[in-house]
Amino acid sequence: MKLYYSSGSCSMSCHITLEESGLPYEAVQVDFDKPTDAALVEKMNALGTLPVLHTDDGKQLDQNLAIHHYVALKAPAKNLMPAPGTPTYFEAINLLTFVATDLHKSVGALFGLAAYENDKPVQATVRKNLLGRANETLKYLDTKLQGKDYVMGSQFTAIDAYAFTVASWTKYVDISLAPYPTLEKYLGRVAARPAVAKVLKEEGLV
Ligand SMILES: N[C@@H](CCC(=O)N[C@@H](CS)C(=O)NCC(=O)O)C(=O)O
Repeated sequence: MKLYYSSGSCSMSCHITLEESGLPYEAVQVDFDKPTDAALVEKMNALGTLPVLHTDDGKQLDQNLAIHHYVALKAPAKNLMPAPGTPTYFEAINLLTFVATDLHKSVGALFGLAAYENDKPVQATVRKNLLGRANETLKYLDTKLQGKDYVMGSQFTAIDAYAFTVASWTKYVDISLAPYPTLEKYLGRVAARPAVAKVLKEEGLV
């Protein structure tokens, strides 16, 4: 398997799930600021986004949710997703979808507002409105984590790789985690996992 990722972006979550899976893979770092790298991504994925995963059987997956699911099912012994069809599996799909849609899109929306609107007061109003939704999703995640080590309980899953990556963006977009102490502790717990620490180092984030 070959994963194309950009440092610290949502594609880092797939890098973490691959590392946690113990499966052989190659990780290729892409720098969107380099025109040749951006062109490579466009050529692979018309949406111009990462992650892109090339599977061993010649297929391409370019959605986080699908990649997490795929890698987890390729390494069943690691329990990165519950067994398909079980009640906990649907609970996991529900949470994975929450991370991919509500959490990712609400926290991610706060990046690069200046690219959409130059006017500072307008930017401030847009940010205020977007912050409301981002905080709702962070609160939801914090609530789901109460009394647990990971979102599904005591078992680390691919959902944690994704939730950790997106919730860690709060430091880049100036969202305080003070109202979410459970989430803050969880981020430290996930970051301390050897596979996660290895990926953070490889991506140049620590
Ligand atoms: N639908 C995709 C979206 C992935 C996505 O938003 N990727 C962002 C990084 S988090 C990206 O590659 N943006 C292009 C850029 O930064 O130029 C998924 O959820 O997998």
